[in-house]
Amino acid sequence: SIPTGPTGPLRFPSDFGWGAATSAYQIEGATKEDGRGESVWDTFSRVPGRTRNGDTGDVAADHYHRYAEDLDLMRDLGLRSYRFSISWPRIQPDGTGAPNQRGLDFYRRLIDGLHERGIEPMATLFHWDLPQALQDADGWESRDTAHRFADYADSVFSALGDRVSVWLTINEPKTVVQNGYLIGHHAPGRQDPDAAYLVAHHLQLAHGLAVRALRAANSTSRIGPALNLHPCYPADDSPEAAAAAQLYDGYENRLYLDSLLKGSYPQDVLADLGSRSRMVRGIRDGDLAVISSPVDLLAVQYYTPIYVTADGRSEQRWPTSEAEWQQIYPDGMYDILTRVTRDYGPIPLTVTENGLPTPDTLGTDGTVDDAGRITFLRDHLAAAHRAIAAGVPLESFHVWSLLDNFEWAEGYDQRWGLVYVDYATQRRVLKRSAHWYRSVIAEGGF
Ligand code: PNW
Repeated sequence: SIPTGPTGPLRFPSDFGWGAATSAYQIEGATKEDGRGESVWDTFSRVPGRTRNGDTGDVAADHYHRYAEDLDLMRDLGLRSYRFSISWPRIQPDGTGAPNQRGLDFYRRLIDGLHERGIEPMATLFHWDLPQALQDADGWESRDTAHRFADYADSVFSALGDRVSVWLTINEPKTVVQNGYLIGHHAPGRQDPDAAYLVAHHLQLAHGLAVRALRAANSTSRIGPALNLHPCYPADDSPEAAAAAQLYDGYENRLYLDSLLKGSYPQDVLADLGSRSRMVRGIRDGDLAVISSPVDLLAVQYYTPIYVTADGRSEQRWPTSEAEWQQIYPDGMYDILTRVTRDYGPIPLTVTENGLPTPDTLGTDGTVDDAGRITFLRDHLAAAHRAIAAGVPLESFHVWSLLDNFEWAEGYDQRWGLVYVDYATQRRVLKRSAHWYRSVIAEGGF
């Protein structure tokens, strides 16, 4: 049993999967090497004004060349699990056809290096870097892209399947929908609500088709979706705020959770979208059965709560981090984990992202003092521990991120890593939080 209580030390299960996470475009660089094709983020980041300082992922943290050094860092931290993503345009430069062997070889070297160091690989198939050739053919607005994704997944499973114990299909479909197609500050930079929810459906379909591809390959690996979930709270006690928070929750959480785990889209969201919406017209017989193909685990990413006003806007309640969308509220971690278990049954859970950006600088003594990250992680881990004590089957926890990296539209200005990257030299420096996390892992708690 797990000791709890406000004063005692927090001890996690001895087999708890202490981890850290990254994604391909954010760390790899080497965008023109070994036959890699272009992705939507290569295109988008080159459009003037789209990213801060015009930053791109061309070099990033140069992980493609420095992966061996980064593997040693992971071993030094004592990581048990490392979550990374596979770059679709490295495997299929044009988004279809025979896999590019040199692309597969990179991930084989990385995965072998993890095994050699006793670290479990957790691989995401799609972390937003859609091959540009598929975007040119309407991208996720086209149902065919879901089938292209299943083909890509199938190639990756045949080449690497036996070496990866956990596969995650699509990272945060909601962020593609909201940032890519509603707000437009992520690739492909659209502002088209009617397209956005059709994209949501095709991303869900792509997930389900990839799950079926893994099952058809008779794999012993596990697979699941990776969702960023937001607890949605009414901003006041009025019935109007309660109703608005309920619908907001539909768009943020149930649209994805219900289709995956209950085999139906939430009625309130479908009614709100309307029968003439492209999404509702795009749902075909049998799609929900594909989307709800049984999964082995659910990956949850938690960053922030949302407080919803009576007129359906979001309001700030807690201090934000350097990311203006992030309010720091550790209890939200407990609320979202217990809610998923209560509403969707005891499916194994992993936290695949949690973290914040801090204003880190390399001190003259060569250290990086990110005290804010230690407080943040300590409080969120304590909330996760309470959820475990309340019966949530949480297996592992991955800090976003292992390394400072290309934070999409924010470029390199926001530093999310446990490890500082000095981009001028590509030197890695463990931040104070990395030293702290290493001792948490070694002691199984804090
Ligand atoms: C995630 N929100 O995106 C992504 O998976 C990472 O690639 C990214 O670097 C990280 O979080 C930090 O931003 C998110 O609005 C985007 O709540 C938006 C939100 C959450 C996560």
